[in-house]
Amino acid sequence: MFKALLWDVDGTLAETERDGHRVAFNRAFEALELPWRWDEPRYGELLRVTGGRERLLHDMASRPDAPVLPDERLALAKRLHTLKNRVYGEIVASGAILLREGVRPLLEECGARGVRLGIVTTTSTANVQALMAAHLGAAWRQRFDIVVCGEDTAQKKPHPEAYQRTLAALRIAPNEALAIEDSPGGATAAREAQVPVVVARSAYFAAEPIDGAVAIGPGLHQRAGWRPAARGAYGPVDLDDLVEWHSRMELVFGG
Ligand code: XBP
Ligand code: MG
Repeated sequence: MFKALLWDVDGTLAETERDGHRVAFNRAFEALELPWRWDEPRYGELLRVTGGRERLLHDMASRPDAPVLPDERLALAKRLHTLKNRVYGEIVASGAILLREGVRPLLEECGARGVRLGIVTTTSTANVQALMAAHLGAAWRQRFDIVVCGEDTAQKKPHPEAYQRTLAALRIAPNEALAIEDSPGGATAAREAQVPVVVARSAYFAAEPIDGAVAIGPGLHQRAGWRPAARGAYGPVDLDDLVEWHSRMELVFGG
């Protein structure tokens, strides 16, 4: 049995992107009186760039009305990102973004059965804090043995650094962990760190090809639709399903 379950945040713990980060980016543009807006399809394209500030810089590169000088561009990206995270914190604190169905029971099962928990994300610490406090309460951090966020690594996912750091902190081998991710970039990060990964697809990556997961399916809320098949046809994915997928290590290609 694996020793630690490592959770991605955006798309995995909660569907934060479309109604959370995206809306908050747009409010930040508005606050600085910029005409820029990211609609849902455009934001889906931009999600290929991990990290909010990096996403802003990538988008500015194709905007004729963005600052020309690199320093000015970076300063604007930083300002927008700070504003965006503030708005995102408010959205999340209002309870508008729920944990994905199936997440909470799995967290509780891990706690009851002594499986350590980790958060491995490229999002900012403040965003993780806001989301987790809103759903698990002010003492949420005590449930997790390790939390690695965007500021903690030099390179964001799909680079494996966040996972490598987590393994070192927990003093476990890659195959003693299991990652849960929703995106191609997240799955690549886990795989490149040799950590077996289960992919619970999210709204923005519902049909995206994702290779090399030990299991891939539509979400933890249901056993139907997973490859390899879960232990039963009904109910949510549970810890024993994960244990079995992890022990089989059957890589699903072209999921
Ligand atoms: C997702 C990301 C993040 C968020 C925005 O990370 O790439 O950049 O979209 O958050 P993960 P920030 O799925 O690994 O949690 O603005 O704080 O970067
Ligand atoms: Mg994700």
